[in-house]
Amino acid sequence: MATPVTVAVTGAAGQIGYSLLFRLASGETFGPDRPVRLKLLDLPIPEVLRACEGVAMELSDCGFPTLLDIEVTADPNVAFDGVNWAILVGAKPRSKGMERGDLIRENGPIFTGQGRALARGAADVRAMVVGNPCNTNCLIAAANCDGVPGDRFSAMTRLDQNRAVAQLAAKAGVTNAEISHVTIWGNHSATQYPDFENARIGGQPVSSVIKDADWLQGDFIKTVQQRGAAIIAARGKSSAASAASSAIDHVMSFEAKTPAGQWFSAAVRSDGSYGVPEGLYFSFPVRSDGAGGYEIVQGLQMSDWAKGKLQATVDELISEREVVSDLLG
Ligand code: NAX
Repeated sequence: MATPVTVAVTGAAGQIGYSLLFRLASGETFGPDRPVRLKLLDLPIPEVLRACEGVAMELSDCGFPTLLDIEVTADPNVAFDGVNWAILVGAKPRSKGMERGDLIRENGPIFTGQGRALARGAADVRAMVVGNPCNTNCLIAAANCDGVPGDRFSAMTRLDQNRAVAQLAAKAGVTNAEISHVTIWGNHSATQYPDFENARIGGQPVSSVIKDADWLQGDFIKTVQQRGAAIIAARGKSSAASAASSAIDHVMSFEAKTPAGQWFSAAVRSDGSYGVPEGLYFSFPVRSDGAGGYEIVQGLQMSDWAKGKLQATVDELISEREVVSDLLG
């Protein structure tokens, strides 16, 4: 058996947690030979922790050969002690009438505290943020995590990538497997830019298969940008199983070496690539070396129209950073 991997999941009593934890434990994510230790963190509220205990009981009842142990806690210092992956899902949901700026201010302090706890407890950690607004929460956590390099943090835009893949496949009348090289640029929000100009269908440029430019520049982008709201309208609750599935994709993509010529989308610390201000957590095309490192894929071409889309999401992230400037250490 390989060295165990210790994984903390925050918001473990929530709906994403309920879909995520079982797939982390089962051997699917880290492989059938890698034992997994799970740490479940949620708020110090008795009924919430009781719900976490219930999830832990169910995890135990699955009898996964890979699952070594499960710890339930409300203390981030306990949750993040010795952790290799910290999956930061827990956050307050946006309530009726709340502006995006209010949500950022509400949730920001969660990530200052968790960033500090990660700095204390984690020697070799990779942290991913799912809780919204995930790019800026990631920026806050990284800024408060002394001693852990910023490139160990990322935020999830994989659900947006997967949504874009499904939309292109449906429009082209092909399977999802035919779609490749889809990039989500920028913020996990309605300003994100799902890039079809560099994507391929069966290895061909998208525009040579889908000739409907109005759809590509219009409904395609809008559908991906607003899919979260459409799910809430249909289901009465926000996306959870698809978000958890995409979180697993995100972790697995960073754990593995990305096949030659491919990439995946994740919000990582900008190094100035594509003119994106350094330090923003921005979704880029990313390639992992499978040994803890990654690179931002360089040289993708963009039309002037696409550059305008990129700038809009850059601008939004800059304004989010201003809203939380006092939380950045
Ligand atoms: P739920 O409300 O079902 O669960 C959230 C859980 O987080 C609750 O159990 C709550 O007690 C806990 N929590 C709150 N503050 C905490 C803290 N300080 N420490 C630990 N736990 C805390 O929400 P769920 O549907 O699971 O969604 C969780 C987050 O994911 C939300 O912020 C949501 O907006 C975000 N999403 C992000 C997505 C992405 O693509 N990046 C997509 C799905 C989802 O919308």
